[in-house]
Amino acid sequence: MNKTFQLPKQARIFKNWVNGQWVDAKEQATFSRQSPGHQQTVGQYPFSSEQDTVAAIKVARETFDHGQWADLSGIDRSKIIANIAQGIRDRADELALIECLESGKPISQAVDEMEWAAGLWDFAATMCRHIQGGANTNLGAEMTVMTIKEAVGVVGMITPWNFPLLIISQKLPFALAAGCTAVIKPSEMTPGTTLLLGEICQQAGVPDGVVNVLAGYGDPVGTTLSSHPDVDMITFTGSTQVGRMITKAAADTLKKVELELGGKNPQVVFADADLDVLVDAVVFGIFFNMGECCNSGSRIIIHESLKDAFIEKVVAHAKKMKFGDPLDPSVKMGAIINPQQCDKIMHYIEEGKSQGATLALGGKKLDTPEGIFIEPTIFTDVTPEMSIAKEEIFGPVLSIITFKENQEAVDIANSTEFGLSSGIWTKDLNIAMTASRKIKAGTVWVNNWMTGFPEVPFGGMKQSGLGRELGVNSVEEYLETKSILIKANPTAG
Ligand code: TXE
Repeated sequence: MNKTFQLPKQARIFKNWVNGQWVDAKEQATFSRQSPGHQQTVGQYPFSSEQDTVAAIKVARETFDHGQWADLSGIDRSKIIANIAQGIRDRADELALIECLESGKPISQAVDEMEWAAGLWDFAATMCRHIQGGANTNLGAEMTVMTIKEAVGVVGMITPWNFPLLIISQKLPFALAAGCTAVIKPSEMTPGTTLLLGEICQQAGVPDGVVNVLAGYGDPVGTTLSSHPDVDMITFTGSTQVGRMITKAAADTLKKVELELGGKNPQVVFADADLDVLVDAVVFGIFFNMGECCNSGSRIIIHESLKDAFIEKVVAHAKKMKFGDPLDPSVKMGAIINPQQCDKIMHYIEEGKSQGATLALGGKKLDTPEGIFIEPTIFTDVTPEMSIAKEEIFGPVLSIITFKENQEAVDIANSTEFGLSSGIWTKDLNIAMTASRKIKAGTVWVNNWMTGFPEVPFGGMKQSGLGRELGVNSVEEYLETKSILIKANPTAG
């Protein structure tokens, strides 16, 4: 990356985006965010209350019920959504800097994330024109049935801190393509880019009231969205624990719930795999975004014959990872999101050691005046029962487990409560196909890791989620099907 980015001299003041305007929270309450990589206040945001949330829901409800958005033609919505993609590209540097400062991620990764996000809007723009129902004339000469597709209504969107603009771009464009309106609550740690997205949507032609964004905490903003009767659907990305809470809160009003949750993703390395090919993907897979990634490849399940050679290569490769100031364009690992997450990661590292795993690299926290960093960490001699093999750490910690028989590898891969993503490394098509079919995960990468396309559905099995994002059916999540039965020549009696 050639560009350079500077730490701003002052914190940026953000407001909520409601009904096409910047608004304060009730009584001008605010909270602020320290950059985890610089220990400097980088943003001040409205501290939204339950009343602020109810007011935004009312706007989204009124706009859905009486506004024009869902009635526009697919062509018109498509043009506006394509404009939003351009709006993100036009402000990509500004957005990337905000994400880097709020989250601590390396600036080069934040810049790439803006382009991925814009690509999702490009894709959603193409979907608008394919929404259509069907007709059935096979039910007797006088009966014609139409099945039509209608927008679900008001969608509450609750998002996490690890990829703020990318994750909202896995939801909002598809909901807008369907004709829905939205109230969005980004993570309290990284609200900046999602708030600005509201303004980008307006500038692209989205009518006021369709997109509303509130900064604030899970309780009360997320809880109010989840339980409010005027919200028809909730889509959430975050922890499995909060996903369960949202599902329970949504039950009383029987909303549709779509969840993208955690993972403890296995990469199975069979005996014939080419280590030189996979080592890059393994290092990227675990240390990208400091391991704060639902798709991080945190478990390597490797045939015992390859273990020693693999450890040597992966440790050598990981040692070259530059970590430090997130604004340094050559840095590959930035700061950990907050002290609580850092404590959680360090707790797992200590448990790994005490449960008998061998530390092959890293394991230390570096508390610098600038921020909190954790070294790229690799454990070997991990067994499937250890907590570092079963639980989502959400940090730069790789666990290496060995197997003897291929079936054993699949059993270990399936031995956690999660089922988000998985990987298989082999040159043997039979092994690849057999294992791909047996592993319980929403995604299986064969001889690659974390490759993504808007065209490919994404989501989890087991405790990793409900529903799918992206893919050619992604708009379906935000549509209802209505059957209209029309009788010709009705007669009395
Ligand atoms: O996530 P939370 P946190 C995992 C990861 C991490 C752990 C905790 O293991 O260590 O979760 O991170 C909002 N009702 N992932 O605490 O709490 C909250 O304000 C409604 C996996 O940040 O799940 C934020 O906007 N909403 C992950 C969002 O939920 C509530 C990404 C996510 O916060 C709420 C992030 C409530 N009761 C963390 N409580 C992934 N799968 O990508 C909180 N929120």
